[in-house]
Amino acid sequence: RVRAEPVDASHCEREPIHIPGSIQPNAVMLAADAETLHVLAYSANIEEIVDPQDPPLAGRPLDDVLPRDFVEAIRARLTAGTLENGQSARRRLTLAGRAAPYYAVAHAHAGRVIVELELEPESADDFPTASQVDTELAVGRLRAAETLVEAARIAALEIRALTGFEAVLVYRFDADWNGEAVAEDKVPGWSRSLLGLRFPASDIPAQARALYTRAKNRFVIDRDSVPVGLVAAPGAGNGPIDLTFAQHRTLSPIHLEYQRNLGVNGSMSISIMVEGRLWGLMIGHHRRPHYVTPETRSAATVLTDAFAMRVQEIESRRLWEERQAHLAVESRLVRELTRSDDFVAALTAGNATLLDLFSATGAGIAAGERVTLIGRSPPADMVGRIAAWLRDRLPAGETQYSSSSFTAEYPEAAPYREIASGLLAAFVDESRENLLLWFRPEVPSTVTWGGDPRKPVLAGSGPVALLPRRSFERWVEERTGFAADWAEWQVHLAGSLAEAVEGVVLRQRRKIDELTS
Ligand code: BLA
Repeated sequence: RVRAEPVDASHCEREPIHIPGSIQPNAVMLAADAETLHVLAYSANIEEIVDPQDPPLAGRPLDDVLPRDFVEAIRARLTAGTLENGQSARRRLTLAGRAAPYYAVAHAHAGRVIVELELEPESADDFPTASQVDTELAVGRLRAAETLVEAARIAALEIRALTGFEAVLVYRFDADWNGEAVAEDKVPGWSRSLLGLRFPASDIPAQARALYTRAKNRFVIDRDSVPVGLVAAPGAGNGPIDLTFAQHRTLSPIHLEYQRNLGVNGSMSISIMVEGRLWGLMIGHHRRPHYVTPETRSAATVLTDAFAMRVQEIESRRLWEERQAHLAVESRLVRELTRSDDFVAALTAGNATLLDLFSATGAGIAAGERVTLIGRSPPADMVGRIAAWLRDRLPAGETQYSSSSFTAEYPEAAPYREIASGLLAAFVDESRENLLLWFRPEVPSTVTWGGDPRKPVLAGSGPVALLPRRSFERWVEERTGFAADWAEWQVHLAGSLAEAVEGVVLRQRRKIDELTS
């Protein structure tokens, strides 16, 4: 059945998940032209809301099916421009000849108005017990959290209590879009734990991350339910319906297979947005199908946003404090520079030195052939060779270099991996004579992946050509030769310090010229 051959994970990025052509079966969908509000397409289960003997729906105005005042509300929101980009009109309504109330959500996207009508399931089996969570209290607890991990723990706990999932995970992306479960709250009866595990970027491919950056949340009631196809009225320009913002979009079959391998049936993911970037996902897992009411879904989204804001506060405060401390060091260094005739001494021997910056453990200056070092750095001859390598390697016009795995790029320095896996360097002048360097030690680490990250995708046979890996067994990677990452602002600050040095060096040269002329 399955050839267990790893294939290139970039295939995953090509699945057009915004136009699956189907929805989950607990809703009925209507798509209308956003100009005329005439029906262009509908889901194949339309007979749940219209009778078979009614005239065909295609081409008819939306208010033939939906209450007139709701259609008026849609029209007003369209005119006001408040029905797009994740905004929607919602209401509970009854339809002609149907007893049960529907929960209706309408939004506009890509030239269409999409209306989803959701019938709440009768079975209370997996209904969250009318939520015991006071969202105001929960937000208060989040705002009081002092650290990121604490805030994540609170968020997982509160959102699980709210939604009734058996497990809720806070999943955080790293700079390369790999991710890690940084908090987990789950029922005691589920022994599986994903806490602390890493997952490769291809588990949530680029087009999915782009979609999640725009559309806030996804809920799957039943992984194994049969999707309901969309039926489009024939006609020019009536291409596939873009379901980017649809609540009931069916998720990628490859991802559903992944969920099966994880032992998950009902699921949720809510985007955690920090400073406009997809920071992570609030993930819900249930071993059986799981339904969450529309009100609870939006409460979970609000709580996730509250968590995102707290993350933003905690991260920006930390960054601010760190930067303030660095700016203070920088101005002391600049003061010493201006007082001194010897810029090397000013930066390496005073009260404040290069070592007070960037949590480096070694630092130095290569001024032509003369190398001066402080802290734990490779020996002077090696640093001289590193400087020569950088003079060759950096493209014209670039004056800075930073890497957290520098010895992989310059293997000659590999013997000094333990003290110099990280290198930040800035040339003082365009002639590249003088160079400031900072070293960071290797951070020996083991990374525990949820499955072998080198083989995230398998080749399938039959209709599904790609399959996610089947094993989520812990897979331990020993990482060697990596230091902590240099932040962008640190690279900038190194550059501005180098510029300040350049001014001093020029002044000293002029002085020497005056004395000698
Ligand atoms: C989507 N993959 C996802 C989503 C998650 C993950 C959370 C979001 C969908 C949702 O709302 O459920 C992955 N789930 C995880 C991870 C954990 C978890 C890492 O619980 C760990 C805690 N996925 C693969 C491979 C492919 C792939 C090999 O592993 C492609 C060949 C594809 N994943 C894939 C696609 C989507 C996805 C296409 C988008 C699903 C959609 O929104 O339609």
